Amino acid sequence: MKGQPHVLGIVLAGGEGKRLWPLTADRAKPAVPFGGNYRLIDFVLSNLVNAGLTQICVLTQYKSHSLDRHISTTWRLSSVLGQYITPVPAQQRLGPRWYTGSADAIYQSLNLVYDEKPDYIVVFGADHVYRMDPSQMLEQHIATDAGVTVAGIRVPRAEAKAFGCIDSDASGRITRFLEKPADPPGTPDDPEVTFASMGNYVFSTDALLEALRADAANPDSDHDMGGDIIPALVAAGRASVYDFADNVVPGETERDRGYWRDVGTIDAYYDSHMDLVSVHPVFNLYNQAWPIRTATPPLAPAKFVQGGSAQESIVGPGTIISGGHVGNSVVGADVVVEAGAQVDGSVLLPGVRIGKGAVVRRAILDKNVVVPDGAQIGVDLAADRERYTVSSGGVVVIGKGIRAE
Ligand code: ADQ
Repeated sequence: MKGQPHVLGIVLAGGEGKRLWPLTADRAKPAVPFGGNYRLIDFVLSNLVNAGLTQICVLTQYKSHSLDRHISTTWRLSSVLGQYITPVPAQQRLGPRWYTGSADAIYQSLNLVYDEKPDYIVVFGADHVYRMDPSQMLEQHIATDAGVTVAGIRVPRAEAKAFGCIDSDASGRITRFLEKPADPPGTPDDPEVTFASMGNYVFSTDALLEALRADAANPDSDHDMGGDIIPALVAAGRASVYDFADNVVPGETERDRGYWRDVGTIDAYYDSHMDLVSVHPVFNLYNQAWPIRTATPPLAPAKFVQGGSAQESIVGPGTIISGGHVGNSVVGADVVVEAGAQVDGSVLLPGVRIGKGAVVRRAILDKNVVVPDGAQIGVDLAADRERYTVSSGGVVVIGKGIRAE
């Protein structure tokens, strides 16, 4: 191919995120706040934009209001130069119906492909915390004759039931793809490790169009990318794997190289926040060579007064720690922690208020939660279970705007 290939990005952002309840009570999973400043979708969009993609459609569906607003206010590119990141809501083209699955979401939005006429289409999920340079995967795809290239990562076999599982030959061609099998296979090198799909794909446009059209005509299909489209291309011998272990991102350290988390459950969401606050974090938000982009509100810097302190913690702008103590925690923007309060091992989303003498342990407090003076969260889990959500790992979650007792 002569010159630069024309690449269209499609981000699948319609996921409901039921297992992240109550954080997804009134927002789509990709809009869930993460890491003090960000929303989940900022990770995939940063990866695509840092790699030079300038035409990206974000397919939304479920409770998409805050997601649409975030994309339009944070991620607007210069449309004058033909560059855009745009949310595309469901029910646009083929009549007033919701998408039945992720493949149907793309099928119903094919006008975007007809308009742009790209050579390649990069289809990425929106639910993961990671750094990746997708241009390296694109280069590999272009160098092979595959119709689709699937990004793969090695995960513990015990965790692989939630993923598509890949077998490939020495040339990288996928020989078998099992979507969320009950008993995931190991790899030839290690029976306790599974090669899993990251839900990120690069398609040659013709291969995607052909597969989507065949899928749309199949009454037995669930119209799912991982469940239907990828297995069909594997059966046709047209799928290859890209090994995420080969991806090199500028500025990454040995420690955070290869970091990728599917934060699909409360415990996974909590654990990956704890990954951020260790002294040598396994995921380094401070790598400016490959920035995770977002828009921060116009707030003053964080302030610590009256002996207030924070250790092994991230603290967002606008936050005031006034005589309270925060440890091992991720504290978002515009939070107040008052005198004598103790916050430990917790994730506080923007706007949270912690009253005098309150205790908060191993908890996730959604936006604008108020913990009154002297209240205790995460101290007596039996009592917390009666009022709030408590995860199987014992993390207490209090939904948006609730006044705790
Ligand atoms: P899951 O994440 O379970 O598995 P899915 O729920 O379809 O699959 O979500 C994939 C992406 O599509 C997410 O970003 C989600 O937000 C989005 N999405 C889901 N339904 C959508 C819809 N109707 N409209 C628009 N977007 C939608 C997938 C693959 C597995 C792989 C894992 C990796 O199927 O093979 O291992 O991702 O996490």
